[in-house]
Amino acid sequence: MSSQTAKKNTEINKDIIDKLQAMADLYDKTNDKWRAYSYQKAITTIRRCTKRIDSYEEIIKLPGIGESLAKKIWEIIDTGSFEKLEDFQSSEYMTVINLFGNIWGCGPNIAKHWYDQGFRTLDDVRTKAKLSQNQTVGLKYYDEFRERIPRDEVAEIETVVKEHALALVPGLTIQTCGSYRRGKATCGDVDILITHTDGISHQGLLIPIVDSLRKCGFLTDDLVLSDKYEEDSGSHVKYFGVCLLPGENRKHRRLDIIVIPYDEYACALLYFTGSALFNRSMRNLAHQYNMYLSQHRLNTGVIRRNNSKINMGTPLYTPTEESIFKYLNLPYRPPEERDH
Ligand code: DCP
Ligand code: MG
Ligand code: MN
Repeated sequence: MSSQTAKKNTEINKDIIDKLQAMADLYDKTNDKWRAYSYQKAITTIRRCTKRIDSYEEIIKLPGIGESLAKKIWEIIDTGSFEKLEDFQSSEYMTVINLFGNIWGCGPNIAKHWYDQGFRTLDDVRTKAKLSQNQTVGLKYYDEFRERIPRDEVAEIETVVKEHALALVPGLTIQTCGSYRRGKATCGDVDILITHTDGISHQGLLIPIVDSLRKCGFLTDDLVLSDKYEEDSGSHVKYFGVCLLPGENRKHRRLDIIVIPYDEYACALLYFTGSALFNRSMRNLAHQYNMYLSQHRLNTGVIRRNNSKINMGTPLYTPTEESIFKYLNLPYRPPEERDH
């Protein structure tokens, strides 16, 4: 998992990886989870190859790559193209699923359902579909949400949130995570994590922050306000919404605010920094050590039977991200090197 080799190998077999990734993304969008997963696994395997793959025999020997996928990979190497991907990409079905799937709040199943009802355009959806509150907001800002946010503007948004939060409680720890913390030049949204080192002052803070940001007109629409966390405890509370900086020619931007207790800070920071793919490999690694890694904590001594946890184990002391890497016997990786 050394990032240096990972980078080099991505270059060597880049054309193959790019086409497989495009296919995995399409399977994700159509909720074909099993196929998406086997493509993703193949990508991880190929990324680890230290040389250019140039024979079918090499591919079939790679762990976890079966005959059918091996043939497709060979097609990419041999012909430079991938017919199934091209057909899929240019199909009306995929074009429409993509169009609908890019509406915030519309998952693959709803996209498919709308397609089956005969809807083909955003106008069809706007006029004929039964829309949730989130999908209505998603449609309203369809084009704006598709645009990436320059990092300077993410910093401006962070400044506004900081001002309002710190006016309520001085001394809060406020950290923008996601693609911004990974150093990306542009971001899909703004992910802000808030906590307090005293372990108490974060409590009951989310709603006052949101109210304060709403009152000044910074927040324009709400998507999700949840003070109960889905996973295993109610310790994380979150707000997903839409913000608009003051001034001319501004765009509506997606903003996520998550408020958490300080003892979960390192695990939450790691999780919300991502990437999602990186998180998945960290969780898989934890699994191999009979540990369990979540956005809340890292547990050790977990007992699993048939993939369900029959003993949750005990939480480890994780004061920093570095400590989590250490428990997993990994050299520390800075956020900029966590894309995979
Ligand atoms: N995350 C995850 N699994 C998901 C969704 C999110 O592990 N299914 C974690 C990792 C992400 C972080 O949450 O990095 C923030 O989620 P975003 O969807 O905002 O993703 P990014 O900030 O990484 O990218 P973008 O620039 O598209 O916002
Ligand atoms: Mg983000
Ligand atoms: Mn986000």
